[in-house]
Amino acid sequence: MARAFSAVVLFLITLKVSQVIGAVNHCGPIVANDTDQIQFALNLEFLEAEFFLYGALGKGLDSFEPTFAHGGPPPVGARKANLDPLVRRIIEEFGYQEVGHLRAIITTIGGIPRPLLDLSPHNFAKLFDEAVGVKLNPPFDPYSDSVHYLLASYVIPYVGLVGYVGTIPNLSKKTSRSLVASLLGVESGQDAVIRTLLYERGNQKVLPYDITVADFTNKISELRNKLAMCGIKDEGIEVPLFLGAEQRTNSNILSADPNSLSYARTQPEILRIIYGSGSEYKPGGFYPNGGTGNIAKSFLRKA
Ligand SMILES: *[C@@H]1O[C@H](CO)[C@@H](O)[C@H](O)[C@H]1NC(C)=O
Ligand SMILES: CC(=O)N[C@H]1CO[C@H](CO)[C@@H](O)[C@@H]1O
Repeated sequence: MARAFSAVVLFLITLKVSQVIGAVNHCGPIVANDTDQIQFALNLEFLEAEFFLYGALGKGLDSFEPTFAHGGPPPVGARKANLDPLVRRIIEEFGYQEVGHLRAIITTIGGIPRPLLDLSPHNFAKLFDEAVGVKLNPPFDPYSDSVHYLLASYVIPYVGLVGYVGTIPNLSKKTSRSLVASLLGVESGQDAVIRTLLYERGNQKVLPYDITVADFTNKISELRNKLAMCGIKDEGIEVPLFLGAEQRTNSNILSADPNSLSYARTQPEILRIIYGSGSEYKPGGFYPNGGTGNIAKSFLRKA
């Protein structure tokens, strides 16, 4: 009960803060051509490919398709995770799927250099500390076991998914929309699998912390809403009734709006989240030097 109440309060605070800040920030789409918008997505696809391939296999994109990096540096801090056999199989498949996504984009519209990616435990630990609002002791290690890895994975495909939902209506060519719709389909499937695996463990404590799996997802979603500054577009796996499907359930295996439609995010919103800085002009987080491609670089130039 107390937990449900604090969740409601936190959601309301997040909403309030986002509305106030969101008012002065543009949450609407930006002007960019199809090529720039689709190449923007490569930033996220590179991140997912490296995190999943390393997590399952201990090696990354360069071991499979070395040309896809277009001269960009290899990621730092990624490693093989200590996964149970089922989760390992799933993550391995997701890793290969990301290689396919990269190929689809690179061969149809052309690639961009892989940005420098920080996948170190230290970087995840910082993000999780920020999400829960205290310094976790010991620091959160995404690679230590399946639950930690799944929580770390919760951070990633969902952002790609809402980005694709936001991109499709703003693409001018039919071939572009068709490509991104197909990327979206698989991305949302990955997100659903990760969320379901987490939901199964929802009330479990994430050892050694006194925080459940469900609470971690809520905290991460709240952090992303706060960083993006455009209201609630991100919800954990257990929510207060008013955020559940038809306001009839606390389970929230899929994050969606009041009509159970996917939320959409713009490229600046996504940058605010993945940089961990709340600003599309200020790189950090997974992207210490910022993203690549014209859209991300246009903000970095103005920083
Ligand atoms: C898209 O816009 C970029 C500038 O942001 C430009 O360099 C590029 O040539 C454009 N591509 C197409 C296909 O119009
Ligand atoms: C490339 C493209 O179509 N961009 C459009 C995205 O949406 C905004 C607002 O609806 C337009 O101003 C852009 O031209």
